[in-house]
Amino acid sequence: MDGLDALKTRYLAEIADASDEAAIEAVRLAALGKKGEVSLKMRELGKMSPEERQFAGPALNALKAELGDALSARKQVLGDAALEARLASEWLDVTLSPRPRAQGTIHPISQVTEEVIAIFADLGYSVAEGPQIETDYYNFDALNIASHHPARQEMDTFYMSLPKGANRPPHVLRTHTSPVQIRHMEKHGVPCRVIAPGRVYRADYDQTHTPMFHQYEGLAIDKDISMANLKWTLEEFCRAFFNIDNIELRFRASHFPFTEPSAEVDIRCSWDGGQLKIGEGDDWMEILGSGMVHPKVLSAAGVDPKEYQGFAFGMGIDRIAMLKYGIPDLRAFFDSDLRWLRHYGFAALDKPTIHGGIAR
Ligand code: 2U9
Repeated sequence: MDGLDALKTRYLAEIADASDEAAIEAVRLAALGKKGEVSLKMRELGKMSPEERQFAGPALNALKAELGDALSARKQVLGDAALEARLASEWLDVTLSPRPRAQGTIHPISQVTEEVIAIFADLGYSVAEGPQIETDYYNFDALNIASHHPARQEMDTFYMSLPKGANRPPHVLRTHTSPVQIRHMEKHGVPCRVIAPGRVYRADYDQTHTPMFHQYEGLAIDKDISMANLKWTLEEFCRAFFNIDNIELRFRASHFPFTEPSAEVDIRCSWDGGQLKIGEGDDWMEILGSGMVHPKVLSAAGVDPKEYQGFAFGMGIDRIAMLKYGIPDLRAFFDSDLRWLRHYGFAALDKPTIHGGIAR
């Protein structure tokens, strides 16, 4: 058969020149595809005499096999080269140092709030929230704070201005988170165990007071709750929060309109060398207020005080943050000084959990 050598030389050259898999496929189709040159020559075999076919058949088969082998070999070479190129471009230097630490930090007040929530979650308490602008009913009346009480005076409370002609008492910036718990009992009823952390406002500004500060209050109402349960709960909280086993608390009789009896609670501490140590020494430091919820407060929240009773307590979050983390000046909490935030702030992944340990 004529021209097979020329065909072979041409196709072998084209295969050698093919620079990618698409080019290889194009050559294969042109030579060995259904309508390829070699395939068409194969068809001509049928029209030949047996003698002619005796020579042309093996020659065509040999050509087909040789081109097929050359195509596969070239395909393999191009595939290997493509893989090499990919491996060379997709490398990773595992010896590089990790990314630098994120710039932002968690504010100590957020950190301590999360710590408090984690400790009380472990004791079966849920978190309740409510508005920061309150009616004077929820902030005062429902909590048995009489209209002549000093807390209601303009000096201590921020009153919102009243629209002209309004026929109601002005709203206030809540002075404590207690209204949250009144609303909680009204909505969800009792028994209940909740803590209410959040911002509160009082018209006071000096070294130990800021007009906005943070507190959290706890409330546990059920059919058989006593001061003994309150004492255990507060001790348990202090043990977990300060990470000290031998916590000692002292209850001093006090007075709040919303609790009866009421107690201010001190924690045993020492001030040796000007440094505060909690759990040891001969000093006492006040850390919170507490008591059994006043029957009138239960009634105001729609709870029958003959059937239910319980305890409540309140603590300054800013204050316990200062004690735990040795932060000397309350006002620095609200200065937004980046150097202070970097020093006292927490890493974003430092989430407090009971199993991870609350104190550091
Ligand atoms: C309800 C009934 C009673 C919450 C309480 C205190 C005592 C208390 C202060 C601590 C420092 C506020 O942040 S602080 O200035 N709080 O002394 N708080 S009993 O009593 C409640 C709360 C809700 C329904």
